[in-house]
Amino acid sequence: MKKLLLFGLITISSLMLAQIPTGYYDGTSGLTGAALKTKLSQIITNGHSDMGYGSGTGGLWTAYFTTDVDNYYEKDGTVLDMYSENPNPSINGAVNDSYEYKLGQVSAGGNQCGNGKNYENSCYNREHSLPKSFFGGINATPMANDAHFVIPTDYYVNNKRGNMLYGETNSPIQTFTNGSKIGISSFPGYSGTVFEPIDEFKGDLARMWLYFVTRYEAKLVDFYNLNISGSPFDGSTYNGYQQWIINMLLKWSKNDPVSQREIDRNNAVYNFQGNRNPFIDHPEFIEEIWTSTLSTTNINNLVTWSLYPNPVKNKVLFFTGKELQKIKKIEIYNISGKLISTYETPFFKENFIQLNNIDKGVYILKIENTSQKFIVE
Ligand SMILES: [Ca+2]
Ligand SMILES: [Ca+2]
Ligand SMILES: [Ca+2]
Repeated sequence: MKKLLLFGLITISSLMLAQIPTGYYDGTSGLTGAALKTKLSQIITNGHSDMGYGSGTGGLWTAYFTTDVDNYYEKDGTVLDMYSENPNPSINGAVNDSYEYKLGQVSAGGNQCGNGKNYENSCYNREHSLPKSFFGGINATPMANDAHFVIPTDYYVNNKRGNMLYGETNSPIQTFTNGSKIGISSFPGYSGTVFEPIDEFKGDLARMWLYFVTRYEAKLVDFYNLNISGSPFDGSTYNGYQQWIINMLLKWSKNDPVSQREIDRNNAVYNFQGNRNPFIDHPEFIEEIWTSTLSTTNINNLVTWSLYPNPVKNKVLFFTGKELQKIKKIEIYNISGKLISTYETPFFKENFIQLNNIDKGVYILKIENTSQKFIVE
């Protein structure tokens, strides 16, 4: 009986650790847009302890023993490396990955780097899925040490990726063993060289990136002002990233929904550093923030458009783009996410809209699932 009771207690406590703490998201109901994002930023900043980067042991090296273990594919307790894991079912139990890494230092029988080699399968290291150069480098804490987006990956693939943005490419220059690739971006809005992860992990990485611009919302303008070539940020606190990146992250997140692996990872990181990724707990927050106003989203069928001048002069806002006449509706929101005005079929005859009764300030203009910040002077 005593044993049973003890077993029961252990089961209950591990269940509690594996769930969203009661009240964690209190204060978010009814919020959308920037207001929701800012509230989440407060929630996930509170309780976040910087556990350090680690040197040999400690910090992120320690986190990975609970956050990134393969209990899902080979289920062999090796490192779950998103740059080398091949999720296709193995035949007759045969390992289908080109290689696997054991957790821990070499001296303890693990495959932690160390000095990596110029090919895959030499060791795993720590990859800032959002490259650290864009937020100030390895000494910029707590970002550099944040297990929510700093992940264990193959040294060589990590090195080849460098500080490329994640993206999609139709013309790979290099393809790695699990199908991750490097090439010129084919995603509308960007033409630089990108790193495309495999479909299995696109949603995981998208939710990590969305976590970043939420947790570090208060620092985004500073990151933008670092003026790093290729920076993903747009200088706004609300959107965080350039619009093409938001479009892509929303698409990835939708096409690769939250998996058990991500739920477990979120719980493990929470136990490690004390804060959560809200977009794993509540994936609906993503659209409530970045496309809060839309009844339907059609991420794969974007109308391309841009507005000018910005800041707006004389309350007239001009547009350029492909097939503008197909745009059915424009909505303008203030920075708190409140709808200010709506224009139906605005470009039936003209390529501009007249802004009436609008105060000076920053606004967000939305067309379908795309948006652009603009300033009225
Ligand atoms: Ca594996
Ligand atoms: Ca595998
Ligand atoms: Ca996934």
